[in-house]
Amino acid sequence: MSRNLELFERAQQSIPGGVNSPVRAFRAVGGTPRFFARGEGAYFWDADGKRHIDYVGSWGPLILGHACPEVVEAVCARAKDGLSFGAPTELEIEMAELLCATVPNMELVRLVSSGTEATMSALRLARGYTGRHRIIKFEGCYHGHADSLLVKAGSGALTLGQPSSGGVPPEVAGYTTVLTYNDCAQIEDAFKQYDDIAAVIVEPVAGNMNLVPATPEFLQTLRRLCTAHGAVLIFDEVMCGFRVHPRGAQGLYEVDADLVTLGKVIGGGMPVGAFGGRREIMQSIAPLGPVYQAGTLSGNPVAVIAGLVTLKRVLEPGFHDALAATTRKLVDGLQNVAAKHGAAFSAASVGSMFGIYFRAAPPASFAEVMEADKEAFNRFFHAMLDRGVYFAPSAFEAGFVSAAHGALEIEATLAAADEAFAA
Ligand code: KE4
Repeated sequence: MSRNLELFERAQQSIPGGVNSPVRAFRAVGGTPRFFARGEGAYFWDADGKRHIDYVGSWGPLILGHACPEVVEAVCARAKDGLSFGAPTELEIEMAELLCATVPNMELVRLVSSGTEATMSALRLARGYTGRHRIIKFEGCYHGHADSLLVKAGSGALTLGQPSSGGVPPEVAGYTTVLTYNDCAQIEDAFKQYDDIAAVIVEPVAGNMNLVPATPEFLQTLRRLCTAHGAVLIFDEVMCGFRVHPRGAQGLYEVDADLVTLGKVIGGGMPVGAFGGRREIMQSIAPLGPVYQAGTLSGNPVAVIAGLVTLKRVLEPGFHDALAATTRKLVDGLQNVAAKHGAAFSAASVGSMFGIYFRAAPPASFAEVMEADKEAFNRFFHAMLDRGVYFAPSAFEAGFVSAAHGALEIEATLAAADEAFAA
């Protein structure tokens, strides 16, 4: 029996579903989740010692690849001086200054330990700052698992077919209005209908219903309406930040957000999230203002050093363009191989995020994502997994390329895809 199956059966005795995050359970694609023992660069090895090329990268953080030597060395060295102090450190100032210098409109920023904490805090801040309660989100977008955001969410919630979670009181969910992504008319109507909108939160490049970039006019409309009505526009860049443009989605679209949430890449594989933006809004956060937010390990030096070393590499001149070019090679190659086999398949990329779709053209909306052939994706997923290529185990997730993926890995992936489509 495969060690993966052995471990999965054992894990289920003590962990719900055998996993610490639902999307890892392979429920959408079927089969046994792979338990990983070691990673290096673009590769990681499962419990059977089988090597895979990794296009998940821990769902985005590993933009430098697995076990990047400079990150690991920095973490080990820092750990020797203590793991956490529960008191301010100079490193946190360095990280905050780097984020404020890089992310447009980020005048003040608070570090937390996950993307969920970042978006949950940003929402509470927007509500406290405006004195209003309603938030607007978009179907298929996932912003972590805070109660107000688990309404028609994407990612694991969509993968498991339960986009609205149990356990969220109707009184709470009732303050969340869910609209259609990339639909300008609906958001116009919503601002006519509601006068209690505290915030609009959006993935400016959606990656949790698979990859679906916002249209420029959609983000421009959100900006115009939030400005006109005094609502806070929150760009949730936990996933797309530092992957779609050196200055994130605000840089890519040239649309200003009032608050930005970050995660994943800024921790480089260690637990770091952040929320920040205009000083006038951020000054409502404790201890300056009435909106409480806190965290035992927020900004701890071991996590921050991993993020700092990662970001310094990511922000080097040419890094973004080189990684975007590698990602385009993968996407173009997959489309060519699929076309050769006459498969109804398309792929797209924005920076180092990519999407693969079993439909003739990349989707521009949640409805179009849902038209894709999920069964075909599942067959492709397993055919590639058998050939040592690991895509996200869900048709509703974006994929990620790291700086450790080179021509060798792309060619090996395309060769595997050629066989997979033939099969
Ligand atoms: P975390 O709490 O998982 O660190 O971040 C939540 C989050 C917030 N915002 C966006 C745009 C996100 O993509 C995420 C987390 N993304 C998923 C992947 N689709 C995490 C993977 C998982 O849930 O295991």
